[in-house]
Amino acid sequence: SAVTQKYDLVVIGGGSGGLACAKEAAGYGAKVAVLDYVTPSLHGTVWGLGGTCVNVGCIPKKLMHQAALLGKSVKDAAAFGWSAPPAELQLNWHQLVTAVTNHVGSLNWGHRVALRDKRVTYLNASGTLLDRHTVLAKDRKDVETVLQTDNVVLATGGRPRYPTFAGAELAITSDDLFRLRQPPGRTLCVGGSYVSLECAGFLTGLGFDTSVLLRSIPLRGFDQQMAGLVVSAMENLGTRVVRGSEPLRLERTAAGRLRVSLTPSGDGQPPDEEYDTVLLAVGRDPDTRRLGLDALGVTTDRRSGKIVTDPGNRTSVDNIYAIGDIVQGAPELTPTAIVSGRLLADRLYGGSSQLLDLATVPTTVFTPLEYSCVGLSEESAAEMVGGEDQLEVYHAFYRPLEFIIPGRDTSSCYIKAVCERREPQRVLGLHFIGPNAGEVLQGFAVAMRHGMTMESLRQAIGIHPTSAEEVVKLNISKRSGRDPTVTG
Ligand code: FAD
Ligand code: NA7
Repeated sequence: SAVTQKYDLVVIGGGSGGLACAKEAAGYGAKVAVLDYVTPSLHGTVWGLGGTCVNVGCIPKKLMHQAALLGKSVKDAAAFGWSAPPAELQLNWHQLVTAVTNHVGSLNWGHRVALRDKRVTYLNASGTLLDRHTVLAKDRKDVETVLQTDNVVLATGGRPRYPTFAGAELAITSDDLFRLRQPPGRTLCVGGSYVSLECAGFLTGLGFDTSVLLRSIPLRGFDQQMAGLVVSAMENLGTRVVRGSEPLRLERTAAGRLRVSLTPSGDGQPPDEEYDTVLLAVGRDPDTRRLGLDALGVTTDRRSGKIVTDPGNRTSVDNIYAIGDIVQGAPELTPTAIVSGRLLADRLYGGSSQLLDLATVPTTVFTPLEYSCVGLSEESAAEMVGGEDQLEVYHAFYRPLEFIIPGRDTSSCYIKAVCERREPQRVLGLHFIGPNAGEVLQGFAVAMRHGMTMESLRQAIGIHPTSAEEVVKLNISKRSGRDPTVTG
């Protein structure tokens, strides 16, 4: 029969949010257990402790993005006087995957050590709620442990969604890409999500013939002018973009490739085509089915399946909380998951009442030309202030200095500050496309949180010569009709 253990807090899910919450709670002296269990992907990929970000998200994708940027830089180097690289730079995919996997392995280990140091019990087991105070943990060998607890935090994150077209299971997802044993070869990335564009971008940069299939708009929810520039920069760097259709069927050919049949697009039926790899990046679903929520009466959103909470992360059952990607309405980002986990522990065990403020959460899309933003898109800002007429939008097309000598395309390097029209022109949204976009915008995100205005931007002194200084030099409004191209 199962062993019973007693805790103050059981956290189900050892990813960004769950680990942060568990460690913070243990710091206050709470007796805490974390359960983390990775269900293999359809293609059998599994990984260690740390959740999506560490294993199959932010970390491996940023490393592959970096690998792609380096390839480009090596080619650029010739223009700066380095002896010319070989005409055909060759990527060793296996070596890249090994380097990435080794780094991820060291992070998995680091998380285990951190839990041990904080005296948090870690169970590599899948959790199900038997009642509001009882969690059943089941490990890979079906060994069961029963955990009695005062509080439960659900932090099980999401997994890639599989659409229902025939043969979809032949496609991989981002859960598989970063550990693929064979180079992906000719690849089709399905979907206009940031995950799809990022993967297509680095695969192109790594030298694979890569296409993106968009059924409607790219980067839904993001500023659409910026999204358009991001995609055109990708096309200029060699990613093929197929618009206006979605997959109907996927079949394995006799030669072992994948034949994709597409729905007819607006501009005529695209031909059926063969790829070596099809990557689906059509959104993610919350991983909540195994938790036993219905029986307990934990309210979930009928459409998304995500858990409905109050601003303090409490679910409809009052000792059960939820954080991170599974929360209805929460951004699907690591830093917000971490901070909400930490703040929840502070409220539960540290006497705090502080809530997560989601007003100005910055984020970056790591496409070959990066896009970072904080605050509102131009579309949402216009809606918020009662029309485009109430906005003043400052913008600039600029040329990063390091792009000029190697003759890189700069036509998508663009900055825009979406402001209230009335003085003091508070900045509602700041958008930046260019190299190191995330590094550029992090500091501005702090200023935005403190009510940054156009006036305060103008008073700031630039750091020369950088791309970031173009933000403080913004002075041309869309309304003025003047040419927003920065010269000199
Ligand atoms: P997760 O980190 O997903 O952790 C949940 C954990 O719970 C997983 O380990 C899961 O296996 C486990 N689990 C699930 N069910 C159970 C159960 N019943 N019992 C036990 N364990 C269970 N965010 C950024 O901020 N920046 C980025 O650049 C970025 N890039 C991304 C790129 C990709 C390709 C993807 C897919 C995501 C990316 N994200 C990025 C999003 C980020 O990874 C997530 O928002 C973040 O990991 C969410 O944290 P979480 O704690 O909610 O869940
Ligand atoms: P994403 O990741 O934002 O977007 C899903 C994308 O996949 C989107 O471009 C969809 O197109 C596309 N999609 C969905 N189904 C299909 C099929 N069957 N074929 C082709 N393309 C498809 O997902 P979510 O909407 O779940 O948002 C998740 C979070 O990511 C959200 O919080 C954002 O902030 C970022 P569509 O636009 O629907 O036409």
